[in-house]
Amino acid sequence: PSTISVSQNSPSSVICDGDSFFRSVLSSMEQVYLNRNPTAKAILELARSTDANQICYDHLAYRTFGVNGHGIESMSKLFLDFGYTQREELRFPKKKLKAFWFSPPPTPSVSSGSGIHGPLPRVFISELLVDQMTKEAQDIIKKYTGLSAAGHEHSALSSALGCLTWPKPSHVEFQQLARESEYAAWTLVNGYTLNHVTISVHRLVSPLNNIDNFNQFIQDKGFKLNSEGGVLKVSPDGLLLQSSTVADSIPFEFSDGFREPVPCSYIEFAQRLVLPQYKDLPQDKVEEVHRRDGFEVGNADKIFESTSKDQLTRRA
Ligand code: OOG
Ligand code: NI
Repeated sequence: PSTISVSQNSPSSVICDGDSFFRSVLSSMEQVYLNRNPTAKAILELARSTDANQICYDHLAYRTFGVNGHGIESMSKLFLDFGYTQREELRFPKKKLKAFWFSPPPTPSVSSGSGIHGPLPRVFISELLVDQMTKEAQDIIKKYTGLSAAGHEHSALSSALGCLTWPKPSHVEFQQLARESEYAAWTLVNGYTLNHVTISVHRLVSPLNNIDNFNQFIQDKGFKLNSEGGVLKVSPDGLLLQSSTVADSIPFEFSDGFREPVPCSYIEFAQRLVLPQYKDLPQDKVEEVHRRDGFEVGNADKIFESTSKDQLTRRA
């Protein structure tokens, strides 16, 4: 036949195709993350083995350099193009960071897949406020973002392939940045790779759908949690509860041939409690929209420390 036929029982086939492409991109990013981070992989397998085979992701997170188009907007483009909405800004003056979070488009039907193939996660993207750094730090960051040329136009590709858009730095440059900002040093060697995925704890099966039980379970298995400000991070309204592991390290060869492990990624856990106005809803009627949404500066500030030297070298 000479006409293009559109599947009759699927009027939204075009949207579905876009959706499956988008999820393939996320899935490649996730694969890079799982291959590099044995702790995240082991914890996801553990959670899966004790659960009804469905793990929902609460959010995905990325770090960027806020300079010459390499910041938040370089990574948010993919998500905005596929239906996400930009939400509130968060500021971290002491860390010289800012962030935005993005909410996913409404999922067409109840998604029964797991992880990236389940309900679409929120996204948290932060950037270093590069112009607030010292001249020395700015010189290093601008050197590498400059060498990446149009790399920031292809941040999603870089994340999905797991390669930097700029050359590897020297060990001296890495250390110089780390002294001023561990976030900056992390971003220089990890680029746009997934910083973490977050397991939606309240969507697990009892008793692990309670974050205290979940944290205990993970620690009993020998995993170290980020203890900055206490293991459990609680928002002022008491409705957003978060915890995270300490990042794994990965061998890295600097441009001068020097080899040293550098921090890579971690995994986070979040429990969102039911909003006060929905407290009388029967348990089986509670959906994600009835729960505390968004992020919290006070929690996030401590979760950033999951890749810090203090946490990495701390004894369990
Ligand atoms: C992000 C830390 C903040 C959250 O959920 O509040 C965060 C990062 O480490 O880049 O993930
Ligand atoms: Ni997070």
